[in-house]
Amino acid sequence: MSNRTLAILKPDCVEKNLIGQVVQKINEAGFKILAMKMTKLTNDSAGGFYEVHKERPFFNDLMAYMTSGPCVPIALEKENAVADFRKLIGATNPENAEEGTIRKLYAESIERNIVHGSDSDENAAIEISHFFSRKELLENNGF
Ligand code: IDP
Ligand code: MG
Repeated sequence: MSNRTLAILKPDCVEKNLIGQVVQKINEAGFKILAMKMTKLTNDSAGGFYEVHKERPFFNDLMAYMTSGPCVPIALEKENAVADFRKLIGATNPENAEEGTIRKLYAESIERNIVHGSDSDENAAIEISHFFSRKELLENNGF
């Protein structure tokens, strides 16, 4: 079991000035921030990140949304990070998300759902390396 996951505070989170509230929730849930940056995704970068969804009907909309403004990728550490973070953010569709989850609290729709969380240890490693170099993780955290 890995102890890392990748979060992205998506463009709607940044646009709505919710970075602070969401980071507070993440910290309160016991996650350590290993690395964090603000960046605007290009079509190539967003397309690579969401490669698995490229045949889905919502893919073009998802690309437009994810490149619409800056987002904030965050590499996180905690025991059982992937599953615990998915629990903290709630279901993809905020209507189905549990009370108290980040998506239930802040998301407006199944697309504009505030935050990304990796869905497996394998993808967490791939997704963290999409945004952060080994050197950055090392310099920030000494390993
Ligand atoms: P996840 O973010 O909960 O893992 P995924 O199924 O991996 O959900 O979908 C990736 C992202 O694509 C979602 O977070 C959401 O922004 C968007 N998305 C997923 N399903 C739909 C849909 O049915 N319509 C519009 N956008 C969607
Ligand atoms: Mg997913």
